Formats: sequence, structure tokens, C-alpha cells
Amino acid sequence: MASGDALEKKMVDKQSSEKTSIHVPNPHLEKMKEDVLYHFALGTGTHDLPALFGDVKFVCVGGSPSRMKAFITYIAEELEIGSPGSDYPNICAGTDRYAMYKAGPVLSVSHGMGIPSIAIMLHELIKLLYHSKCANVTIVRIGTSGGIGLEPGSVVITKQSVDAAFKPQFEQVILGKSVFRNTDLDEQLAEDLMECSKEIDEFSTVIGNTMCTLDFYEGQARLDGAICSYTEEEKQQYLKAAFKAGVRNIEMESSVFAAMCNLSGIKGAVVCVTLLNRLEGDQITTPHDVLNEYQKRPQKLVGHLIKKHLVKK
Ligand code: R2B
Ligand code: URA
Repeated sequence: MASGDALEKKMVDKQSSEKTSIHVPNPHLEKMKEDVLYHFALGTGTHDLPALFGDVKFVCVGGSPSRMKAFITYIAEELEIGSPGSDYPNICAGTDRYAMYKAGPVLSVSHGMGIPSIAIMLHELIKLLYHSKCANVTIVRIGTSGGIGLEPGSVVITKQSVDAAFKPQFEQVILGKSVFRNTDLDEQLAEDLMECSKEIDEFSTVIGNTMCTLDFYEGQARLDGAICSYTEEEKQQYLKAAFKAGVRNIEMESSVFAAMCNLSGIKGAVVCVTLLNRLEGDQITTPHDVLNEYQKRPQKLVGHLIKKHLVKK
């Protein structure tokens, strides 16, 4: 794991001088002698978490382990951490649930697909940051999505994550009862990312609402799943209503991500590239090399943001 110490000496953290700690709204935690972060294969009794992670300032999360490894390699090169061609080992090598990579003050973690998968990862990530005594942490989800009314390859920075009825809320069922949580994302961070996109000036970026669904097929009004009970017209009507409600893209993790960032007092952003325009089709037929280039766009945007915040003396 690359140490952030040398880098920290070289770099100035331009984030707020006020210290914002991680909040864990769970009174039971402090009574536990040890906390096992089971899906990370890490724990307070087995690892010196403050020594390993205490310097983390930026966490980037995304669906696939290989994309998150590519991101850490990219950001390490951008920040000139380690030698070119360095390999970044998977910190969670003791499990195959999630993969985690670190380069200086940047942590990169995979979260799999869908709300349950990212939620489990975020519970353990937030506790890891808390146990590590991290402060002033920013988390960004970088990912892929289906666009609505946008040129494929456009990037959407989420303003609010909305549910399938376009409501800005995340429903968590607790002890059998529905609890609705706020899904606003940090406005200033979204603006900062938009500014980064203007500075990079390589692809189109918008700030808009993101619809978070429980399914890729029927949940996103696709006609090409194994099961479908609606017409092309009904699909078009629904997607156009989503557009009218401010929705610019559809993915599957942003609502719980936003809700958990809000509850733990962590600044969060969601930056997703659109792989297709859903008003024009359902299947992703774009060639792989083009898709690969699209997937690098959120990485570039977030890399630019991180570089701007961690400036060399
Ligand atoms: C975007 O892409 C995945 C589905 O293909 C899902 O994780 C998401 O949010
Ligand atoms: N990810 C989604 O969730 N939907 C899409 O259409 C593309 C990527």
C-alpha cells in the first residue's frame, strides 16, 4: 500500500480548515470491544486502521474491481505518487466481495451492482473511516448509466437521486417499517465538478437528477429483458415523464449512496457517464473501445478535482 506521508508533506490540503469528522449515528458501536468489517476482511482488532487509513481524504467508489484498480493507477500517476508502473495490491485480498486500493490520500473501492451491494460496502467504509479517525473526507461514486435525452458519452453529475416515481427519497425498511431518507447531494461539490469539466473541456457534462432503480430491465423501462409487460409507447411516455421531472440518467446505487453520505456527514457526489440514450434504445451496442473511453470520463473529472484540492507546493 502506498504511504500518504511523503505526499502529505509535499501537498497542501486546500479543503476547509475546519475539521469535519465522520459521524456514525449508531450508539451501539462504542460499546463494542472490536469491530469486524467482515466484507472487507479488515477489523479494529486485527488491523491498525488509523495507521493504514488515517490520511485518507478522497474515496472513489465504483461498481467493478478492475475499474477501481485502473482508477488508483491513474490517480497515482496524476498525483505523481510512487514510481510509474507501480502495482497497487488489493487491500481486501482476504475476501472477494469488494476490492480496495490506496495511493496516498486516495482510496478506491468497488461496490458491485445495486443498492444492497453498495449499502453493505458503505456501512463498512464509513466505519473504517471513523475508526481510522479520518477528517474532511469526500466520497465520489464514479459509474455508468443510461442517459435520457443526452448524447451517449455525456457525463451527469447528480443533483438529487430520485426513485422510480421521481421522488427525491430513499426508502429503507427498518424493523418492518418504511423510513424515507434524504437523497440530496452536496451542491458545492457538484458545482466544483462542473467547473472541472469546463477546465478539461473534452466531453459534455450536465448537472441533473439521477433515477436510481432496483433493476436494470423492467425497473429501467427496458423492452429487452426476459420479462416485459408494457408497450414501446408506455416506455417512451415513462422516460419522457422522467426527463420532465429533471432526470438525466438512470443507474442503480445513487439513492442509498446519497442517503448514507448525508447521515454520516460526508461530502458526496455521483458522477456517471451515459452509455446510451434510452429514448433511442435499450441494448448497449457501442464498441468496447468506445465504451472504455466513455468509462474513463468520470475518472478524469474526479482526478482533476482531486488534483486541484491536493496541490504541490
Ligand atoms: C450502472 O451500471 C450497472 C448496471 O449495468 C449498475 O451497477 C449501475 O448503477
Ligand atoms: N447502467 C444502468 O444502470 N443502466 C444503463 O442503461 C446503463 C448502465
